[in-house]
Amino acid sequence: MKTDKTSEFYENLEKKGVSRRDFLKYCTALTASMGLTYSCVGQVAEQIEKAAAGPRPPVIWLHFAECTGCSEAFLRTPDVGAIILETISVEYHETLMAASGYQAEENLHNAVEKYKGQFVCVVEGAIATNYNGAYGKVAGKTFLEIAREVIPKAAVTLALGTCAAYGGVAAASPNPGGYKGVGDALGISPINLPGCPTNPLNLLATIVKYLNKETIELDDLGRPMFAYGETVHDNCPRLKHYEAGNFVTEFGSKEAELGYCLYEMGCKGPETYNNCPIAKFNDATSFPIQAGHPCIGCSEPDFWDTMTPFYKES
Ligand code: FSX
Ligand code: SF4
Ligand code: F3S
Repeated sequence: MKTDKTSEFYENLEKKGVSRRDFLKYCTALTASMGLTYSCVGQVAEQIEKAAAGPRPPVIWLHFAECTGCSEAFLRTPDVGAIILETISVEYHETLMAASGYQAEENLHNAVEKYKGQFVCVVEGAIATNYNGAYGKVAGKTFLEIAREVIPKAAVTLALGTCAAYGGVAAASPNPGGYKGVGDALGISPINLPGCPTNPLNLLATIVKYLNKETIELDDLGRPMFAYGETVHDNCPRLKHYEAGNFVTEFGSKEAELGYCLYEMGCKGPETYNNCPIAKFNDATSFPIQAGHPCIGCSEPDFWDTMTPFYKES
């Protein structure tokens, strides 16, 4: 149903350079990334309209030990970023806000108190746990202190990126700081959206499902099944060159659409659960394997330790 709020949503998107046509294009990509068929595009568009028409949930976005690549991934996909920013209200985000220093600290404190029990906490980055968390601080407070202060007051926590979900690069061996993902560091069960970086479409789909109060089915690693239910290999465009137990590696066949399977170059697609071949990155342009690079397993726990050496068959 079209309401004033819906019109306002489209007007705001237009102002950000996203036409209705663009919006539908992203709905198509989003529908595929949610594992739905093309016939559901209209339904998905309506779900986003509905989510955008409701009260926008306040979001407090924390940064710990990470590279900000996950924020970058959605900000550098401007249209998806615009849609996300039209469905949520970002109250605190260190990369996006103008405030700094004491003012930034005050903003965080005020936002947490004002929206206690209601806000969505998005966390990027791992949390140091050894030596009382001394390996990672913001404004004199350890990541651990900040996380313990803010996260229990959230309505829901999204661990964005492999670092926040499972520790990522900061937790790679020998991990002197005792870095952990948010769940392990705090003993809680956030919704984990791993990936280095996370695909912005998976973030958008999770937000839309949450706003529409849909049940988000998670696997035993806390990942939404709609995005992480199958391996990269299951949907790989090079899979047709994988034949009954043998990875065909001869190059130059006329049939090859994208070239041959990269398994012998170390591809970890068969062990990695993510929807990259369907969702793709950069406005659904490409993903590592399409660009000729083997999957390094970036959305799996401890991938720096378990998936290395990256260029060697496992
Ligand atoms: Fe880690 Fe994300 Fe890799 Fe970077 O938030 S998952 S290093 S892309 O930025 O945390
Ligand atoms: Fe599987 Fe990787 Fe080969 Fe694709 S390139 S078929 S994901 S092993
Ligand atoms: Fe990461 Fe592999 Fe996808 S490296 S981006 S999970 S193809």
